[in-house]
Amino acid sequence: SDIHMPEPVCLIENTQTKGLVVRQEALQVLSEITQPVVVVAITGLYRTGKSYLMNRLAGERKGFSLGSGVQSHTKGIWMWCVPHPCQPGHTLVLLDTEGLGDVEKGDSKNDAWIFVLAVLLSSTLIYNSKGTIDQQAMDQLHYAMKLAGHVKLKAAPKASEDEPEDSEKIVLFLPTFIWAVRDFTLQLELDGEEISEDKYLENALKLKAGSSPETQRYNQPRECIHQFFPHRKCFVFDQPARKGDLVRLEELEDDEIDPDFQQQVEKFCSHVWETSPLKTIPGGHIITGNLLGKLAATYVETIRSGAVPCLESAVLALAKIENAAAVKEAVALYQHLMEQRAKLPTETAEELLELHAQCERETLDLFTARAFEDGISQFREDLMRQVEAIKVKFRKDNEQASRDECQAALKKLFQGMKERISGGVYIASGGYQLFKEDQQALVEKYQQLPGKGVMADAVLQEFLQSTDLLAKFILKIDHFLTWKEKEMK
Ligand SMILES: Nc1nc2c(ncn2[C@@H]2O[C@H](COP(=O)(O)OP(=O)(O)O)[C@@H](O)[C@H]2O)c(=O)[nH]1
Ligand SMILES: [Mg+2]
Repeated sequence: SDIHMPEPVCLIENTQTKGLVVRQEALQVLSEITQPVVVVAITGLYRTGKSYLMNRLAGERKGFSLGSGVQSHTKGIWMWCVPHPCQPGHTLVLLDTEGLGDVEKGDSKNDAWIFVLAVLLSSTLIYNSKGTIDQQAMDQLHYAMKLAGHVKLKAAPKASEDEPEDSEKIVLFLPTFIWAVRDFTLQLELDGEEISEDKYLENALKLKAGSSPETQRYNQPRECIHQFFPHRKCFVFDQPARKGDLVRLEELEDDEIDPDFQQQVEKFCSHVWETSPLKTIPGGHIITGNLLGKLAATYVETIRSGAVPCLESAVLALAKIENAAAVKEAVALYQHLMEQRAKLPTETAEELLELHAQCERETLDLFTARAFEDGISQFREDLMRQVEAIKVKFRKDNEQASRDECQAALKKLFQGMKERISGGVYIASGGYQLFKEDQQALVEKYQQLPGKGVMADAVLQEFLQSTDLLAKFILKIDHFLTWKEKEMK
């Protein structure tokens, strides 16, 4: 069912004293989201209108707090999950970053890690800047990306030279990139000709020829952006209102907001809603809200431990958690199916085995659908071991049920003979013959009874053995009485 989250919560807190911390309340919210997620994150300097734009992406005017609201006092990543406006059955997760000052001069390296986390967790990344796409904005982004550049795909070194560089493959899992330019002050023109926003961005990203230090300094951030974000879009926005109204932007009526800005926001939102991809990770798994939470926790743990986040390790860690959960779920399913379908005692042992095979198949299907490929065989073995143990238990229960059934049946059938024994009916010449006939009749009746199960023969043999002594006794008396009769004649 669709998520209802009245307001954003802090997902990852960034404090001076405790460093990066994942908030449990946020993980709780995510753990309940079983839908696939589209994750849109925004980053950039503070007070550039990021939170306002994210609220618009949520389809709201208020939510993430603007300016100096509560949110801005808690640095880190804030999260708001809303039903996806265009894709039913999907959840749109909006991540707003808070407190990114001038990263390069920032006193905390964690500020840059917040940027890295936004990159790693999102499927669309919005970089927000004010005015124009200038060198300063470019350098800001580059500095954070240099850190992101340390992020690895694989923990182990490359197996061979032919294997593509990490960075080439890692790009497949990096978000699509949107540059949002706010309070855009220029004309979209190049050499006197009108150009598109995307063209404007590409032009700003164009490399200069040559190798002078200045050229290198100019090219470096651009090369970096080219490499990491091959899918790029640009949107420019006018100033949304008159200067004095900007502080109370949330409160403004539609007709007080610049119509061009309105149009630009609508165009931007439509684009993000319609084109932002689902979040995926190596191995092609679809990320649900639940998995996104675990991914965030894994990355933050890695960074806290002083290591550099590694996509493959994160996926492995995730796989471990998920596969263990998949085993547990599958075992419960097997138990449930067997309990529901097995009517003990079954007529034959094969019947139970067939039922087992059928339930095992459904169990494995569930496991395979849920589990991650990474390290799956070990978990599958564990699952099979547990299923086998339950199967053994069912076999034993089946035997016991059959035993109970057969013993009860024999007790009932034996009732008549028991009365004849107490009545001394068999204590006679020819008594043994009578006893044997009664016993034969009992056996025949027993064998016709349905639903005795797998222990029918064994229990009958046990029964016959238990009457063996009695039979011998009756035979002896019979002989004696017959001999006595002859004697009397
Ligand atoms: N000039 C200008 N101000 C904006 C824009 N969008 C929002 N604001 C105002 O700028 C202030 C900071 O906005 P906010 O969204 O909190 O920026 P953030 O710090 O980047 O999240 C608030 O007073 C907003 O009303 C915009 O496009 N241009
Ligand atoms: Mg903000």
